[in-house]
Amino acid sequence: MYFELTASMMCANYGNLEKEVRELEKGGIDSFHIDIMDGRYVPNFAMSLNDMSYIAGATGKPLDVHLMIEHPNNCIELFLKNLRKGDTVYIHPEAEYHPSTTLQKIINAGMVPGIAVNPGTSIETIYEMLRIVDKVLVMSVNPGNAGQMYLPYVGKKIDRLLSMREEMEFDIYWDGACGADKITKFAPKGVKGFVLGTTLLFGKNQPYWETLENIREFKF
Ligand code: S6P
Ligand code: MG
Repeated sequence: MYFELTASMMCANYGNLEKEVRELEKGGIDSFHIDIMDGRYVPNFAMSLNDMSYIAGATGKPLDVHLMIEHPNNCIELFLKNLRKGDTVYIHPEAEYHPSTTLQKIINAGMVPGIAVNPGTSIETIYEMLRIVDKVLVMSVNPGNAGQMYLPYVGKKIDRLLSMREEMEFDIYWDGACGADKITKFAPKGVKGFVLGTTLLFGKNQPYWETLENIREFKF
């Protein structure tokens, strides 16, 4: 079964980021997930512009940029000019006065537009944006940190979003506490990709290629 795997780089070893990128590429990772935080929209500072630019220069694989910042419209050009066409940029709609304006900037720059949906955000409040974006990143933990517990009520929202895909034409991605059980349950239902952090990929006593190979061999 085909599904995309993206590595949450805030969980990587910053002692040797180049090696991390190389090892993940060797394991066949599909893209690099970059969690940008501003300490206001979320109570943390994970990665920033320089980290993103460094990884963009270190790999030919696509970047998956998750902006957890207030009013991204004010500074989105800084990110867009350091990305390649085809990279994905997610914004959080509730962090912006006019999210559709920001999404249009992402589209005009040749990037793939996405929205990240918090556990407590209902589909009704983002409904129109589903027509604009190509990707919906469903947060199954509250944004801000890695290593949190899965919030089970998010599963129902994913099921509803899956049933809306044909009319609205977007793909669904999973972000937060992604374990084997989540992939084996939700990939067959149609979730297209999964962000891998501390739950499955990082901080294990196993090379990335082996972990990624095991995931590709999950039984469905
Ligand atoms: C959270 C962030 C995520 C995490 C990822 C970590 O704010 O958007 O991308 O980095 O969820 O994965 P895990 O398995 O440690 O929860
Ligand atoms: Mg993320």
